[in-house]
Amino acid sequence: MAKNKFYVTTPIYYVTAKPHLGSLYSTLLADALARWNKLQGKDVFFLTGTDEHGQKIAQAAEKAGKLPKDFIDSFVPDFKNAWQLYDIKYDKFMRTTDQYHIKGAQHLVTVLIDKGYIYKSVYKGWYCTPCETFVAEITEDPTSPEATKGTEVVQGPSCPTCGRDTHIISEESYFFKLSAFTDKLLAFYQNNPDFIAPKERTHEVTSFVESGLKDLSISRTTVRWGVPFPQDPLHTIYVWVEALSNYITGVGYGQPGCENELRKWWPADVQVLGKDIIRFHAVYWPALLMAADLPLPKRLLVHGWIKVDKQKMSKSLGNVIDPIELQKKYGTDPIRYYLLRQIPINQDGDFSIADVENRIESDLANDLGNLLNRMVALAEKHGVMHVVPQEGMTRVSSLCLNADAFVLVEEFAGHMNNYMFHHALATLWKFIHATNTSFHEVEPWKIAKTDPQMFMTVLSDTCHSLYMIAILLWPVMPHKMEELLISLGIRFKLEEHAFKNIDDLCKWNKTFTLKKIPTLFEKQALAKATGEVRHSFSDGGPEPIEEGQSMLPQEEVKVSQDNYITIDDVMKVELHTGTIEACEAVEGSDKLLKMTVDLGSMGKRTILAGIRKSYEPAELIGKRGLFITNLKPRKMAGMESQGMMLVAEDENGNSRVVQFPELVKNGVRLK
Ligand code: ME8
Repeated sequence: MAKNKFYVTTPIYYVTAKPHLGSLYSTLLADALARWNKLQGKDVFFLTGTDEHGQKIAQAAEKAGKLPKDFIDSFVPDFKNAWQLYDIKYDKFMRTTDQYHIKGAQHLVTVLIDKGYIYKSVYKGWYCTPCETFVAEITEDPTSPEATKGTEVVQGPSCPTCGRDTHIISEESYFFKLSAFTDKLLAFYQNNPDFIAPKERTHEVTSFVESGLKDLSISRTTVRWGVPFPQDPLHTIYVWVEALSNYITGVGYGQPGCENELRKWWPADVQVLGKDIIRFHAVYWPALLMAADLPLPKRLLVHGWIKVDKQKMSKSLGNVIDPIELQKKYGTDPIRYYLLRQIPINQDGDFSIADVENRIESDLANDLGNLLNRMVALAEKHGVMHVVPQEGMTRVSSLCLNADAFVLVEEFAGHMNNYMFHHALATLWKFIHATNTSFHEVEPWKIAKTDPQMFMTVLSDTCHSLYMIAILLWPVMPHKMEELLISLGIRFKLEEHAFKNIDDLCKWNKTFTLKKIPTLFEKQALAKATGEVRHSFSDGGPEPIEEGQSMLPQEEVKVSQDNYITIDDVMKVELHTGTIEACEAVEGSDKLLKMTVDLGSMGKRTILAGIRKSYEPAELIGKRGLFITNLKPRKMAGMESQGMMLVAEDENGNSRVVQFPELVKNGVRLK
């Protein structure tokens, strides 16, 4: 039986510069989706590439004193290298200057001409070159005295996408009868409510279409760096129409002999794009396909915008994040994990180095890496290499963990199939916490000699959990998860490990052959990365944790003997876990935020913190932090603060909330 197919695309990126964090993000989402579908046994095709024509490219090349093609050729390897560095396994890299694409794009326009959807007229109006967008038509002559003052052109509307200035163009142009598709598009959105994910974004698209569609200018006479318009080479095809067609030319459209390829892959199952280009993909693209009698993509996955320190990334602000540098400092998989875990796909997200480091330390090194290290080292210490399931041996904790596993796979798959990677990973981490608890609960280092069967059971539970975790996390961190599996004696092969039934992952009947591997996630890398010694955690490794010994990170600070405090001093400070339930800015203060904190059995408290410059109130809601609860209440800006939240400054001087894992309930005192 033929395998189910899955075709995923990314936007094709303008090659006026090297790839940046935003292009990495879109491409990474597509890669994770491609891998997730491969894991489900599907036949996958993943298309990405570069958008190489148009005025924007021509102008950038001219500025650099190069011919457009030479200019583009100098950047394309940067994209390919970046994707390779990030383990992005596309099936085809489309370049719109490739001949097959040029022919395919021309074929599409020819079909539209033949079907009577194209006519010639004159476009007069405002154009945004950075977005290659016709912004607004003007009816009077743009060179007339009303439109100009002497030689100075009147200020046009700013571009609705990027906010930059637009300029007037006035030229003969071919038009596509977009207006004929208003009702068809509206009916399509209504009949296919899942066309746009997340659904919330559908509204802005339908309102735009409802407001009435104008015919679309689809050729330029003044732009020579483009694909010649069929039957009229004085015109070039409008770069967006040509670029959109890449999604079909990439799978054989307009190429004789490639009909089966096209039939196999098109329509795309998911097209990934940023919210900035939703109109092109959700309005123009479906209308062009309808006009050409081609099926429409099944889903558009529209993600939010990544900002840096709450601002748009831009060269002038000097806050552009270079994905290559990031990879050099933190490695491929940690950044893949960070981007998918930290940035909610349905919203804009803020990139911060502090968060990257926090995720690596807390989620990857402590929660996951240490669990593997401890288990393998403990087994080795007691001479266990082969971990075999213990027949007839049950412990409550095993049963609970296995029950959690069933819940996990269902929830995880649900979130992944809804493209909610951040929720999928949060769910998976709950299970990692549960596995940690189940492992430590019986203090296996104590029972290794006295109760070898129980010891083997604990190892077996942990191995099975780690096996599941590694398979489910493979789409996100392929390389590290393959290493983890090697430590369990398994060489990952897609054909073998793709699941027919995801529940099979919860059948805990495997035998594992343990092998020590280098530490999965290096915390030392952080110290090197930031050029300073940060938290250094007790590695946990083979050393058993003695009763009463804290599992909390120990900061490696050199304290002079005069500065020592006694344990009594420490015990004076009452530190509790709590979740911020509500948060708002304090009127009249540019520093203070007022929070309502749920401290579990201790009730709720109002706590003020001077961190307004570092956080929007909404960002703090839901965060679990640490609070000093026996600090004498203090009045600030006329309000009483009933405690203090722990924060630490990052290297840019921003306050970051010290966060606590969900494993421990609210209101638990730290000792
Ligand atoms: O628009 N956050 O190319 P482009 C998240 N060639 N995603 C971002 C981002 C950010 N800060 N910045 C960019 C084009 N992106 C056209 C596309 S498709 C037929 C033609 C991502 O190089 C996001 O996916 O400007 C956005 O849609 C895309 O890069 C724009 O890339």
